[in-house]
Amino acid sequence: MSSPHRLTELDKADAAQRGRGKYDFRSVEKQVQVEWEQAKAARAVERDDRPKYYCLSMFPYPSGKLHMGHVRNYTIGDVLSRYHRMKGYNVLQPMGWDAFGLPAENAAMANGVPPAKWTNDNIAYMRKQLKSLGFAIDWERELATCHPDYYRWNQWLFLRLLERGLVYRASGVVNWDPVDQTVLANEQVIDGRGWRTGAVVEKREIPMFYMRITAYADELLEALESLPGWPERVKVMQANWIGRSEGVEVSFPYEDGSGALKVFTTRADTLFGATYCAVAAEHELAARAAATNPRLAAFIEECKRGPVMEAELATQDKKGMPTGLHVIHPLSGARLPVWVANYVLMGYGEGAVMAVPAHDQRDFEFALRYRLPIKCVIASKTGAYEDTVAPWRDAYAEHGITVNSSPFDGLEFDPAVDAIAGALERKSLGRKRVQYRLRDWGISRQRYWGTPIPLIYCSKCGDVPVPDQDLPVLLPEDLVPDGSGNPLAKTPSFLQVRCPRCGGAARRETDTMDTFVDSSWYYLRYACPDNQRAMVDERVSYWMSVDQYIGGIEHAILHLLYSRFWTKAMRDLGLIKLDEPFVNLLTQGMVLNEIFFRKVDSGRIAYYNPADVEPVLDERGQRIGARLKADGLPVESGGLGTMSKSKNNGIDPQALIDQYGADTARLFMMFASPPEQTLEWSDAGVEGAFRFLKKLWSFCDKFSQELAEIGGLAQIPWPDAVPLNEKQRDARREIHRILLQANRDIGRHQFNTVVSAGMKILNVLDDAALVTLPIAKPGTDQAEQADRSGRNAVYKEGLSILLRLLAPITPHLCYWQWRELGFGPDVCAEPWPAPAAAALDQDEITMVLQVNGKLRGEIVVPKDADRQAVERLARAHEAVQRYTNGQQEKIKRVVVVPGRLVNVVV
Ligand code: ANZ
Ligand code: ZN
Repeated sequence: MSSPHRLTELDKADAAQRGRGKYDFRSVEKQVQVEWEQAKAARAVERDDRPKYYCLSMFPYPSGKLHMGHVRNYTIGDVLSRYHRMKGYNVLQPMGWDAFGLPAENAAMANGVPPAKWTNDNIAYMRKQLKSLGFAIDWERELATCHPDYYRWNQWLFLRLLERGLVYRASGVVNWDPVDQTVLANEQVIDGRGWRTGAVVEKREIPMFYMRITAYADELLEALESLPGWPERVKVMQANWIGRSEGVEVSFPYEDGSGALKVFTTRADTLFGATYCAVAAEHELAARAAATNPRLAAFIEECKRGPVMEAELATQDKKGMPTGLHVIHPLSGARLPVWVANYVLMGYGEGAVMAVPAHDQRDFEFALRYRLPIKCVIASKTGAYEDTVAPWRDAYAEHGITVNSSPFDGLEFDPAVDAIAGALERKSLGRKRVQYRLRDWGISRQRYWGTPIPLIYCSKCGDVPVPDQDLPVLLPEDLVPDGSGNPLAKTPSFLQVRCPRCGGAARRETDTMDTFVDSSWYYLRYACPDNQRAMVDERVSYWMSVDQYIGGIEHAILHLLYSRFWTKAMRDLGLIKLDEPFVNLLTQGMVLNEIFFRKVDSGRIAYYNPADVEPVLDERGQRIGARLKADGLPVESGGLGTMSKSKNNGIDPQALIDQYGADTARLFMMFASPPEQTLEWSDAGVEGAFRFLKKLWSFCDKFSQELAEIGGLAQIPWPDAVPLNEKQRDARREIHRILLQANRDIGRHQFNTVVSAGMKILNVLDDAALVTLPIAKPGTDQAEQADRSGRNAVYKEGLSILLRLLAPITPHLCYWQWRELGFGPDVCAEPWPAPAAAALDQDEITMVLQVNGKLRGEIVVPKDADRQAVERLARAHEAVQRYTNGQQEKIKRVVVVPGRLVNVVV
């Protein structure tokens, strides 16, 4: 990392000069950042005199430059970090780079630059951008997953897991591009074709390494309950992904006695409604039948080329073909045909189903299409369900009472399943079983830019793990992929190696690890990034768990699940003492912007960046359309959408920072909406944020100048020590009330209302009426002096609150003005402001007003008002007037609960 540039005294004086008067955010922010860097202000050190707070934002992929989503994510993290620091926590806010992955290879192919160089250049640029935003990051802990210091521990842990059987090898299916002779990632397959060659992609089975995450399925599911600080919907997504199903495994013996077809069902109560069985195209039974049936073989091929994603499978047309084989129903003895069906997944359950068209929608559609029998075996509990096909439009999928299932008729769901499972078990044709949707995690990638899998293949010794002392297996950094397969496999200096056991010639594994491996434990390494001898050390126990994790909802499933699994696996290896990595999770909302487009020739759509578009206004200034600045011709609006390259509606944060500064960018982000909600980009919002900061700046500046005349802030007492006039007392109370509310809001992450609290406080202070008499001059009388010192006291306290309240959000300005006003050297190290009871002490109280027990409003009454006075005020309230049409005699009774509420009964 680059060494910080040191400020000379002269620089400082010069910058101070420039900081006066106009809000010159450029020099202010730059100087403040240099000071923070020199003071190592964000350095985190393990210490026991304070509670720790580990605030983690998901680390970025170094794609080239920051986008608005990053800026939002990291601003939220920084606000939380700075706020907790002021609350007395020992804060760690680290940053790093998720630096392996496909885009670097694509860029390398496009530009002929090795992925390492491209990645490192991007990191350098993005680091500079992050620094220019003033985030209180401990840069000494920075890590990049493509550095050997980091990925060696991927390799090391891989070997430990391999020893324990938590990593194993099995064959897996990949997308194969027959022209480029290479494996494609899912996102490189577009409509079934290779993204570069356009060739129809084939499925291939190759050996791969898997992590046995399914061994933790139960714990991963159950422990979700120990995470109250996670959004409910993320937990639901995780639970669905794990997909625990209680069901029954049923065997249908083959007619020819050659064994049995196993299926998994969650509806054993419908067993007697099974009218056929269906297997996945990849099922071995399908292959067996296809051997003598070319039409079936062709159909199977077609299925295999079909979609791989489960969601697409669910919506595609249900198609199938009979195998010609039959099975025997395990309890009724009926003979059922076996079909191959495209809606049966190989990867779930047994890759085969018993089909119950009457009670399963997919089977129902399939049976209608191929005219297979439909047999009703569940009646609704009201008994109104008919045993005929004709009126049915859909399967009846509810739980009900068994019918047509002798001797199991008349049973509800649970007893039916128990009885049928028991009968199957006695015949050894079935048993209860829990099934998970979760699959083991395939981590092999046939790619270059990733962590090399530390294995060596020797013709004499077989698979030989790389010995620990030979780690890391270094990834060569100078290769340029050309799209035709993994360059590692063509690099003899990497490929050829001596066998660690026999010393003979051997070959390295050339697959690399899924980049989700890298992100599964980076948060641990931030605690001890410099440890050359161990993956983790006792500093991990100090910092973990992460107190607040912040990132995008797109990582709600895989990244979080893998990280949770990894944590538990490391715990079971005795490396850490930790069950869950992230205590609290905040998923920030997307950043949206308007989409502008034109339909151009042949129906293609061209998108235009909002920066290149201007509104068309009518004579009253209402927007009636938009046009492209370049040609003045209209463009259409597609409404709001997530900022994205494909819609060309992104705004480059760098332009925002250059034009308005980091504090404005941060303030806008925090003010525009609460962190979990979407944020709509708005030029007017940015300008509003900037205007507010200019106003705050000049307010502070003016007061600074006054202070200079009277000998500085120290000359001004705090408000408790001077008499305040009524206006001043009101203003002070108002400020403390706003603070009280802001403190509640920041605890709930409602930073937008914290910003508006800051705006309100400035308005209160800016009220000229705080001094009722003309500004004091030497020789004026005592009353004037007192009036003015009261105002100054309110200013002093008000600004000390305001600058601390906004310090986490707009730290540069607050830091600068705090010192300039003479409060102290570093606002960011000051304690968080607390409302003073004395200031809040009020002469009036607010009571709830009810009419007939329903909330209808509030009334403000003097603190010492008696019952009659409260009743009088309530009767006069406009809501009561409305309910009685102004006729007091309609009021039957008025109940007063002193200090709390009044209920008017009419
Ligand atoms: C018979 C049946 C009757 C079913 C009925 C449902 C309703 P969950 O809850 O998600 O675990 N199934 C089993 N394996 C399958 C596979 N490989 N591909 C597609 N579908 C499969 O779903 C379990 C149900 O999904 C099972 O219960 C099975 O259909 C189907 F009225 O069996 B059921
Ligand atoms: Zn050997």
